[in-house]
Amino acid sequence: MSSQGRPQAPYRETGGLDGYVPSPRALVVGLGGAGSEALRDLEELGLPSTVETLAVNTDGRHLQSLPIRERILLGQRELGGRGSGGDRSMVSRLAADARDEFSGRFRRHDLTFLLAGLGGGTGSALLPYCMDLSRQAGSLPIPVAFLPFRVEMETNPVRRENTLSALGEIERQPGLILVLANEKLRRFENQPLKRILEIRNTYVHKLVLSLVDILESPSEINLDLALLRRHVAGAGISTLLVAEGHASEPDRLLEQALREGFLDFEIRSPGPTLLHVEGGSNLTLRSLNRLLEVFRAGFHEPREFAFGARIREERLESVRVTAIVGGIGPRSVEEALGL
Ligand SMILES: Nc1nc2c(ncn2[C@@H]2O[C@H](COP(=O)(O)OP(=O)(O)OP(=O)(O)O)[C@@H](O)[C@H]2O)c(=O)[nH]1
Ligand SMILES: [Mg+2]
Repeated sequence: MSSQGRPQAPYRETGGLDGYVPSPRALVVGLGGAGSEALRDLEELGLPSTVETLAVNTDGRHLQSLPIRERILLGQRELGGRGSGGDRSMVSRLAADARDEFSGRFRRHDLTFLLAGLGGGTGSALLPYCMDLSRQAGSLPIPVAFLPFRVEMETNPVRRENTLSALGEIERQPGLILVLANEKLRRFENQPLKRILEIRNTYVHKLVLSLVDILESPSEINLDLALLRRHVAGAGISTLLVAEGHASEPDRLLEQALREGFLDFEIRSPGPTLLHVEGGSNLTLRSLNRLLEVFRAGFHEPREFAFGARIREERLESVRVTAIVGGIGPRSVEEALGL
């Protein structure tokens, strides 16, 4: 393959390590009803064979209805498999009893995505708890929290309290965090609810896949798990943004990355940022440089700015940009939900 017009790696790795370096292993966990349903959608959309899945709930019937092989029913004796009915502290106690079972599973993976809808008892209790356990087990936790619709927050004090407590605990554990506000899905409000949740889950699928893909397949200019871990350790709260489009339109890509996320975060000040660009065989160094400049400016010129790049021949003119943006400030829930 010609290297003309292709970004050159600044270094070459030496040694024939191929085959000895295992790919990072990822686990995607659905917690509670909403988290498990999101997990089911992700599986239906397709996950690489290297990614394992696990659903956890206090609701046995819901768990049974899912085509997920690995499942944990929490508190069968105490709750009779009927869900927690919003009782977050009860679920926290049950989770503490199941600590070893969780830790054993997290330990086998390098990354653990944790999906949950906040507001109920199960997901709201398990999300911060599993983040902590996963980190202790040596697996990088990536919580994906869905905020309830505004009307739920306004009319249901238990949901509100569960959401606020869980978010507080999540944000006290800095790292890579994804918060998706359901309220932002209102722009699709003429579509059926099920379809709207699928739109959101398709976006989550894209985020999970792009991160796993970056870490699993070597790039021309590499961005690997070690770099990600180092970034996460020093960047406060980070979030993940993805955009896909034409290589010659970096401004549109930036705008898409910032808008498309139903993310409840603002980039307030420049923080350490990792950027990965996957382009096609026609990606020129000029386009790559331009992309990097536009994204750097869009993220307020962070001093620490590392990037990786990969060529996938079949992409031709299209690129996918994945950004892990650090130093971001969580917006208040009220702001995110427009309360
Ligand atoms: N069912 C469902 N709820 C969602 C979804 N996305 C967000 N939610 C919200 O998730 C919140 C929590 O609901 P559940 O997941 O059913 O609650 P749970 O974690 O199972 O907790 P308990 O049922 O109280 O034990 C609610 O406020 C929903 O609005 C989704 O895709 N499906
Ligand atoms: Mg439930």
